[in-house]
Amino acid sequence: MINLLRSLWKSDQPRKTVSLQHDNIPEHVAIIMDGNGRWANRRGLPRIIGHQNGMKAVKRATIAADEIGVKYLTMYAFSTENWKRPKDEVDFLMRLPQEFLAIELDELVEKNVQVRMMGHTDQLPSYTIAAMEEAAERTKDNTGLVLNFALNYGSRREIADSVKSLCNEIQAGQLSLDDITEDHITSHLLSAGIPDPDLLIRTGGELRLSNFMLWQLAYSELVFSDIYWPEFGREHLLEAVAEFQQRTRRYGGLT
Ligand code: V0D
Repeated sequence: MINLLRSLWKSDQPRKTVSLQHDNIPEHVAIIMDGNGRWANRRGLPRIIGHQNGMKAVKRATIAADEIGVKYLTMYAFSTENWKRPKDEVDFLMRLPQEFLAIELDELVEKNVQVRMMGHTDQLPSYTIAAMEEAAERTKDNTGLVLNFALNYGSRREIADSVKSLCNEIQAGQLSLDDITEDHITSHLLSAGIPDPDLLIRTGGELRLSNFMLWQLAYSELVFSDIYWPEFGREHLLEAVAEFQQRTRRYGGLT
């Protein structure tokens, strides 16, 4: 059965129907969207065309996640390490939230999706923040899928900042050392209010976490795919969830 799923997961295999158990859908799916640049290179296209097509895959993943009843979808759109890329590419990437929302926001509102963002906003251009804030504001009362973009996000910095604010509370006499628990650290992370991911998907063939949600992924199922992100579609999300269900199937209610 595992072999069958593995073969389905490859891009050159014919599409097949995937059946899912509706009582075991992951509540929170997180995705590392890797392989945009390599997808473009392979076609002799500039990297930005890969990012452009990656944006279409974001839409497909969002629709599919919403359809099967995922409650939170977190997408790793830009890491704190991505600033090292050529300036032209970074400039292009920073325009994508604006572009994505100009095309998709009306439909997201209509679909009852709530847009959020998670990251260190300090270094981002004002037009990037403005686009995200408008999306968050327009969708804040929506009760459907939470679409959470990790933008200028880095997990070690997130944890360090959380510890720093706890130390501040201690220094101010609001907290004693004995009060520091796992929950305290969790509640000061950028993901505060969002449950830990049940499933992490990474596309693009690398088998790493790359400083993404290190604390939150402690118990998550990890699914890796060789598919380049611009090729990711509905069927790939369903296959990843099927793999998740294989691993977490509860035999006779045990565990
Ligand atoms: C490039 C593949 C959507 C990953 C997808 C600034 C890298 C396409 C957004 C987006 C990016 C972000 C916030 C928002 C709405 C959309 C996005 C970036 C890169 C980095 F509110 N795609 N996307 N943001 N890529």
